[in-house]
Parts: sequence; structure tokens; C-alpha cells
Amino acid sequence: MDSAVVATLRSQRIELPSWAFGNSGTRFKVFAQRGVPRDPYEKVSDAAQVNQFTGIAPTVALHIPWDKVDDYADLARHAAGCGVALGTINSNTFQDDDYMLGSVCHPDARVRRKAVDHLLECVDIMDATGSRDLKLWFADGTNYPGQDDIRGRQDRLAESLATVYARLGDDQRIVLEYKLFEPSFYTMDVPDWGTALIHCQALGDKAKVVVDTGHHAPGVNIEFIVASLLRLGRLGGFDFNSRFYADDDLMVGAADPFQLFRIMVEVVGAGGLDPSVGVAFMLDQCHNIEPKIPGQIRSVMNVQEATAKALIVDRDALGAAQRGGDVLGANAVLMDAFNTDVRPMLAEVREGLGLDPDPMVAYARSGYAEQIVKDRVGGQQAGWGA
Ligand code: LRH
Ligand code: MN
Repeated sequence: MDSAVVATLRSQRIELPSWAFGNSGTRFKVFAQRGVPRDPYEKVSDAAQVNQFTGIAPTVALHIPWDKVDDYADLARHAAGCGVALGTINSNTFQDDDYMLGSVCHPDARVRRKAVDHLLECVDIMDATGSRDLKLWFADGTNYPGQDDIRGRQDRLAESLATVYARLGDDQRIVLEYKLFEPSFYTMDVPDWGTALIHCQALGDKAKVVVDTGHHAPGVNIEFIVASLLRLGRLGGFDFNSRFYADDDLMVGAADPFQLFRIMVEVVGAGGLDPSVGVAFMLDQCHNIEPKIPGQIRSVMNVQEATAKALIVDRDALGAAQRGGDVLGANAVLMDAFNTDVRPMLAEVREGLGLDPDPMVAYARSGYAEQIVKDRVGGQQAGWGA
């Protein structure tokens, strides 16, 4: 086993979404699962289980107000007690009645002020949790041509973002997430990587773009976007998930492991695994019908497998074939890596971390799943509501 590859895999870091441990679903149904957390403390405890068995998921992203608590420092202490830390703070300007026609892009200055105040409150929370990133995703957009002035909304967005950017501390960042459609269906105000990039460049160096792998039109070459953002030093992170059709938020790598591999080939090629490059590898998923902690463990393993395959690409052979115009040769180099079974190497990576080589089996054997069903009786299960 290539020790450098093994070392890189042991130092990989994946951030988990607190909301993946709560109930989630679609407009048709949210299926409640027994043992689901009732508060951010229990969400963090469940996330810590994923880290305990994978060894590479030491931070948990929060979503405000879903993870609102009286004492964020106390929640951070609870996290530390579980061996993890609080990560990215996600704002939420998509669930208040005032935001029907938008939040930071709303025609009414009072509503924009309300949205900006929420974003500023999220920066206050980052000060308390020690988080680096404020992740901004806006549901803002329109449903019908003529509903609002496309250009005017961009001006309002730029003005609102500038107010928040000015509040950031030296070590804090804005990571701006784009999405092609939903919940708005004619325009989204940040629909694609170009729009997100333009706003980030206008703000400054502490503004980067987030690539949510479920937020593109079918057939879009996401690794091209990733390579381009890395080239500009503007890739702030990923919201990893997978989809067959729309923003399905399924387990990363489940729908298209080859796409995830191609994305990680670009990340590895640009040195993007190095923490100094500042790429946050986050999951953003909903386990609507499958058990949530095993779903997160499997997702972390899927990212590990894609990363391991990307790390074993014979870069010298690839470069030589590319320079020589050897189309099939170059493609074969990548396919050889993709078709390599990296699971034995990942088992060694885990054993080297003092972990069971199979996290799914180890978690099932731990009895944690049964324990939380026993312990978590009563109370309000967490979900996409408050
Ligand atoms: C929007 C999104 C965004 C989150 C939400 C949970 O679709 O991807 O990242 O805030 O899901
Ligand atoms: Mn997302």
C-alpha cells in the first residue's frame, strides 16, 4: 500500500450535517423514525457515532434556527465531550412567511433587513462556536416571468451580502451555495456557479463558492466547475449528496459513484485535500427512509472510496498520455484507478486509526441504535421545523 496515500486518507476530514439525523422527507410525507434526536445535543451525539466508527468526521455543521440553543459554548463543550467539534453555521432565510417573495433579494427593504439581521446573528453564533464558515443558501427567486426585476434582485443581493461580509472576523468566511431551481421555479437569484463566483469576487477573498452536487441541471459536468473554482482559489466547499433526477439529497456516491470519483480526481489533482487550500468537505443529505447514522457512515465511506481511487491515479502516466494526445491511454489510466477495489486499503487505513475495518458492522454491533430507541421516548423529534 502506498504509505503516502494511506496517510492522506487518514487525514481526510468530512463534516456532517446535523439535519441528517433528524426526520426529513418530501412534500408527500416525512416518515418519523424511532430514536431520532429531539435536540441539537442528541444530533451531535449521533454525529459523534459516525466519527467514532469512521475516524474522519470530527465536525458537525449546524443549521439555524433548527439547532438554536441557549448556550452555544455549552453545545460546543458537549461536542468536545463526544470527540467532535461544531463546524459550519448554515443560515435559514427560507422558512419564514415574510420570505415568500425572497429574503435578501426581497423588494421590501424591511424584509431584507430582517434577513440580514438573521445572517448577522449567525456570525454571532460563529463567534460562540469558533466556526470558520457561514454557509449561505438562499431560496430566493421568482416563479413567473415579470414577477420581479432580475437585475434589481442582484443589486439587492450584492448589497445584503456586503453588509454581512463586513461583519466577518479575520478567520471567518462566507461560503455561498448556488442552486438551479426549487423552491423557486423561474429564476433562482443564485442559480449557478458563475453567479455565485461573481458575488464572491465582488465581496473579497473571504468569500468562496459551495458546490452542492444536487444543485445542477441533469448532465452538467460538475468536475469542470470544481476544476475551474479550484483554479481561481474560490472553491469553499462541497455539499455532497447524490441524485437521479433533482435535488434528491440521497447518499453521496449512491446514484453516481463515477461522478464522485471524477470530482475527487480534480480535487486531488489541484491539491484540494490539503486543509490549507480551504475546501470544506461537507455532506448535505436526507435519510428519508433509511436509518440515519448508518446512512451517514455509508456516505463517509463512499467519499473515502472515491478519494482513495482518485489518489491512486497514476498521474505521471496520465500526464504523459495527455501530452502525447493518447486519448484512450489517458482515459484508461483513470478507468484503471476507478476499477480498482480500494476497500482493502481503506480497511488498513481504519486499522491504522485503531478502528474496526468495517464501520457499518462495528456500529451495528455497538448497540447504540437500540439504546437511543429505548432512551429517546417522548419529546418532539427533530426535523426541518424548529
Ligand atoms: C438547499 C440545501 C442547503 C441547505 C438545505 C438543507 O437545497 O442544499 O444547503 O441549507 O439544503
Ligand atoms: Mn446544500
